[in-house]
Amino acid sequence: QIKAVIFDLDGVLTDTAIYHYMGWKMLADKLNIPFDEALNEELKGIDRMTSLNKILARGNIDLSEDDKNLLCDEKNAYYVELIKKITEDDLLPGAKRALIELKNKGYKIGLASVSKNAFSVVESLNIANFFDYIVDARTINRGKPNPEIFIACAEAIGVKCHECIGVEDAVAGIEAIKRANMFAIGIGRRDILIKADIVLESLKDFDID
Ligand code: B16
Ligand code: MG
Repeated sequence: QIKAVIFDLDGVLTDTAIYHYMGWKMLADKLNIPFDEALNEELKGIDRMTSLNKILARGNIDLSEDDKNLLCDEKNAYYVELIKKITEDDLLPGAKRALIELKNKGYKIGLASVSKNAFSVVESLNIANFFDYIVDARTINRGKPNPEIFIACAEAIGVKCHECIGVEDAVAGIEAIKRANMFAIGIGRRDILIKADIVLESLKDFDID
C-alpha cells in the first residue's frame, strides 16, 4: 500500500534543468569541450562536482581540486543568478494540482533533490508547506544513482521504501528509486527513462488513484 510520494525537484516540479544546462554549457564552451544533448542527459540528477568531472572527462581535461572548486563555484554563481527570478508561476504544469491532491488524500510528501539550492527554489515556488520532509543534500554521502537520498527521505517521513512512489526526470534518479525498492514514475520520455515503472509526459497526467 502506497503511503508517500517522494519528488525530485529539478525537471519534475519546476524546470530548473534548463538553468543547470545553461550553467554547464557556459563552462563547457569556455573550456572548448563539446556539450551535446546526450552529455546533458547524463548530468541530470547528478551532484555538482560529479557533473563537472563528467564534462572534464569528455574534454580529456585534468585539473587540480582547487581549479575544479573554482569552476563549480562559477557555475553555481551563474545558476543562483538565474534562479533568482523563480516564482510560483515557474511550477511545471500539473505540479501544484498533484501536491494538493496528495495532501487532500492524506499521503505523505517528500522532496529528494541533490541540489544544494533546493531549499531556496522551494521557497521561491511557494510550496514548502506541502512537504513532510525535504532532504538536505549536504547530508547525503552518495548521490543518485545511489539510492541513499530516497531511502533517507522515506526514513525521515516514517514510511517503508516499498510504500513509496518516487518521481524523477533523470535516468540516474530513476535508477536510485528502483534501487531503493520504490515504484518509479518517470517524467519525460519513455525511450530515455527505460527503467521507470511508468512514464508520464508531465505531472498533468499524474493521478494517485
Ligand atoms: P546544485 P535534482 C540536481 O537536482 C540537478 O538535476 C542536477 O543537474 C544538478 O547538478 C544537481 O541537482 C546539483 O545542483 O549545483 O544546485 O547543488 O534533479 O536532484 O533535483
Ligand atoms: Mg531532476
